[in-house]
Amino acid sequence: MKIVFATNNAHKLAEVSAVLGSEYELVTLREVGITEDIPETGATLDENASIKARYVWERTGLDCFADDTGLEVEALNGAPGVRSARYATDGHDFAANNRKLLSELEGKENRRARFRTVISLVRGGEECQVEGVVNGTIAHEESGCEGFGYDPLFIPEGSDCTFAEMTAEQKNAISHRGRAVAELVKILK
Ligand code: ITT
Repeated sequence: MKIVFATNNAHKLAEVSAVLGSEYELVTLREVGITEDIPETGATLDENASIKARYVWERTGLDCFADDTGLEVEALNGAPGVRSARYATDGHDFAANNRKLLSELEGKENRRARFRTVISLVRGGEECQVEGVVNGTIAHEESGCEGFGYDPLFIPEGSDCTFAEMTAEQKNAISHRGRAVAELVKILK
């Protein structure tokens, strides 16, 4: 089955295609001629996931899904949340975001956090959403070089290493995105 995945993030594309397997052929934004950044103007992950998926549907008429993900840190009242990509700067500067997160948490005892992924699926113009969550804590320093974004700082519950110290398979088995995609598969089937 062919379906468009509305993302410009190559890491997400790799993770999602590994979970979906060969039954699904993921079509990229570039392949459907969308080269501009889709404006993420929503106030919530749900809104942004919906904006991205609908943008593609409205321009191409093709079935499509989009993922919006945020890291929600308890001691920071849920920040960076919907602003996770642009926490420290206007761009997707992972290193600067991680430095800012460590500095905001300096001296704070509560380091609990969660990753939340919302996926919007638009099929035949009808939309639905699924969600995946993983709880964990923010480490005191970065470890590991797998994954992307906040992975070097995020230790999922029940583990003693960060997502960036895991293989892609280990991360996918327990991650926010892995869980959301598992829900997506139930709907697609
Ligand atoms: P698209 O909108 O093109 O899909 P994006 O990178 O802008 O890509 P999001 O807005 O969903 O995606 O993600 C916000 C940020 O959250 C992202 O730039 C990363 O810094 C971080 N992030 C998302 N998923 C993550 C993951 O699995 N592990 C670590 N950090 C992640």
